[in-house]
Amino acid sequence: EKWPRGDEKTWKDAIRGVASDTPTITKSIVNHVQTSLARQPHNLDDLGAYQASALSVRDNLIVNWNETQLHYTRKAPKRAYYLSLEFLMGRTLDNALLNLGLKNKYNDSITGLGFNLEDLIDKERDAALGNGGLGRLAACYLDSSASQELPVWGYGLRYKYGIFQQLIAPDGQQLEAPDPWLDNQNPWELPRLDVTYEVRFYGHAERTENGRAIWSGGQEVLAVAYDVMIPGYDTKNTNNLRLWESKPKRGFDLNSFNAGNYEQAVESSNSAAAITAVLYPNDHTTFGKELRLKQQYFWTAASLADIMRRFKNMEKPISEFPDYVAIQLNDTHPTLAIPELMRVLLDDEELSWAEAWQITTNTFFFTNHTVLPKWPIPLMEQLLPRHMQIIYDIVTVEKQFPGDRDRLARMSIIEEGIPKQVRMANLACIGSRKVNGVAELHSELVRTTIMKDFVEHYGVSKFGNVTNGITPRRWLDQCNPGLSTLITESLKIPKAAWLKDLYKLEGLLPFAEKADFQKRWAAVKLSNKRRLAHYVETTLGVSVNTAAMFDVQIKRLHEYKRQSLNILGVIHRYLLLKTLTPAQRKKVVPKVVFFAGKAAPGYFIAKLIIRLIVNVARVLNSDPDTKEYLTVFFLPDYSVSLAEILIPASDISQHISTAGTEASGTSNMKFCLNGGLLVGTVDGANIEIAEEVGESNVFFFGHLTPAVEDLRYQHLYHPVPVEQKSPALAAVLNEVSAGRFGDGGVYEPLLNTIRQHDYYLLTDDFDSYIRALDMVDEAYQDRTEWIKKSIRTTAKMGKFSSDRAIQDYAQEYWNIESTKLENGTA
Ligand code: GL4
Repeated sequence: EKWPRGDEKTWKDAIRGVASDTPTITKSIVNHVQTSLARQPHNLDDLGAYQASALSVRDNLIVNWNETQLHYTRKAPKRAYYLSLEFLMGRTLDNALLNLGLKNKYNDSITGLGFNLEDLIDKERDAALGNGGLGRLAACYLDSSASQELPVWGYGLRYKYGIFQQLIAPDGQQLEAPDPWLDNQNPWELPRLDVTYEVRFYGHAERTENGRAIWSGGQEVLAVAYDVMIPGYDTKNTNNLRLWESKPKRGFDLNSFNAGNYEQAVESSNSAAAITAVLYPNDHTTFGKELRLKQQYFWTAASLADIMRRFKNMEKPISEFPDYVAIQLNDTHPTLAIPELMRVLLDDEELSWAEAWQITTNTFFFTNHTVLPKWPIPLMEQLLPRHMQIIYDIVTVEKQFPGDRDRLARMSIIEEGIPKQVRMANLACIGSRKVNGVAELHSELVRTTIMKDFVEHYGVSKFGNVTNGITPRRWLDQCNPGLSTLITESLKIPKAAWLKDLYKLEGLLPFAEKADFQKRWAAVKLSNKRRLAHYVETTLGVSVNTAAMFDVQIKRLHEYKRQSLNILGVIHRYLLLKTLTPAQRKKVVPKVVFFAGKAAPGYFIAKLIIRLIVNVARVLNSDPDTKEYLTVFFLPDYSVSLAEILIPASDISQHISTAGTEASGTSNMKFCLNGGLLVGTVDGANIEIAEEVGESNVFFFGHLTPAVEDLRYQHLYHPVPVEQKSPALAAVLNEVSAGRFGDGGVYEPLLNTIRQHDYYLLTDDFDSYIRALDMVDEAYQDRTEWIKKSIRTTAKMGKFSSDRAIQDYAQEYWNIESTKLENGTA
């Protein structure tokens, strides 16, 4: 190949590689201090040192990223695109250093410059562009795709404000504040101000011929690309996450400005910028809000235009699009990509309906993560007139569903009613090659309930399962370095060998019997508990008994997740402790119960649960009779970074959703990977975890999924008072009502959800929950046996690596192959 310009040697001598030795790293950090930051050694603080180090690491990422992208372009493999409205990335510096294998070198440099690497790592703000499990899953999948050298890009939105910051008022109420995460600059993104697309909203769609139309008028905004580099672990491959920012197409309206109407002049530019201003803080629920729909269309239109441009650069016939492009729809949020691809193929590429539909239905794959959101048709018709036409055409042209009227109505993309609604899940299913759920039980529920009619129509092979996974790089090596070191030393294989093939952890099984190893295992747990205790002491100003059992429940606040069951169980334990003599109390296992999680700002009952937890904590933690044996903490502002401290410190964690409601759960996997045991319901991935680690190592309780419907029916038509069903629970509810934890009246709406319909079956599960916790206490008394369970649990977590999940998607869904960047390939 001919060198494009100038003298080849001049270029090649100047092109830098990755800074991989300590002197070069030190130079690069100092260079960024001097030039990028314009600061001096004598006034450099931790934040500045973090920023300079981050910029230096980023230089390395860019080198690998650039080579990887060139390599992919040259090899032209089939690519997969992961469309997710949320990517909950957390911090990057530590992760990038570990994936690049440069943590020790950077540590040496930073120490040499008089700073402490761990302090610098703590200066980074979380990238919190997600609500919870769904967004964190997307982040784990990017790590696994890059680590396995798969040509996968993520597409999302660059929200100016991520998930809100949670504050807890003295009375226990959740308060929300904005999350201005970009205020300190973000070294981990690369603005691509030259990569832009125009996106249209509103206007008119006029049908022409052959199912085509011309869509014009309305509002046009610009999508600008920001690229986030995703380094693979132990490989040069560095993938891309492209996030779109919205901008006005033309700065502002000069005519209005000149006419003296300043407000009108900037109005349209403000409305364009508003599209990517903020992440919607709802997990599971979708409100029919215009701005949310605008976000969804803006993002899918820009992403598809970008994907189409990349495909066209390959100069292949358009019919081969599905041979080079697989698009994964992360829940229903990106479903508009289906009518959008149809629009592009029909109106721009001028394909026939049949050709366009053939391409579309071979390109998309749809993952269901929960129950089904819908959109009101009047809003869709106004905002996206052309897409509404296409949706109606899909309904009529693709009216393949035979059968009775009821069944046709259930399968329709359009739901009758006032107003009519678009069922995004039905559209996603009809427009996709395959559909999957995220754990065995959940996928079975998808097949037998929400998608039953479609299974009968398309056949069961369209409906698969990919059990979720987590990246062991962040969720063991990074968050629990002590355990990682112990594992590597014991297995006597390189760290990368088990981190890239997590089934190798099975090699730990024989060590479960060895007293010396048990001791070291327990010592790691204790030091992680001390790290958490230190965090609690510095943030809440209270000390924590690290000799106690640490019991953790951390997740979004939601009625179905039943944090209420946990706190009511805590009250039960407290009431019992109060009846014991001091001598009797000494025999009880001391326990510290940790909660963390955000409630959607509009979710009244969830916020009330937080308030109850905080007030129970206030009473218990200051009761001299019991505080040695039972304390409770609600840690504010749950985040990925806080999870990284909590998870390695847990002895037991709670995953106690009503059976059949938690699609999978992923923190359950993280706790087990770090040697924590589970107490849980027979739900989501808990079931598969128990299959792997053995039921004797999991504390199961509660009714099973098939019983749930009947119980709910009973609650409605043959209610039994709580006093009869569970006297223990009734006693607890009465204490709350009576004001033992502050004004009882405040909690009435929450208590009534339990006393009345009890949709989430607390009254049915309470007694067996308490028994399960008693079993946990009993097991914990025999510490050696407990440690053995802990070791065996970690050893059997191979299945839950996100590498396995991504392999499933790559092989069974996307049909893509690893495209490794060899040293110097590019
Ligand atoms: C979720 C599910 O609730 C959760 O069980 C699952 O682990 C996660 C990833 O598949 O997706 N669905 C929504 S919505 N939020 C989630 O966390």
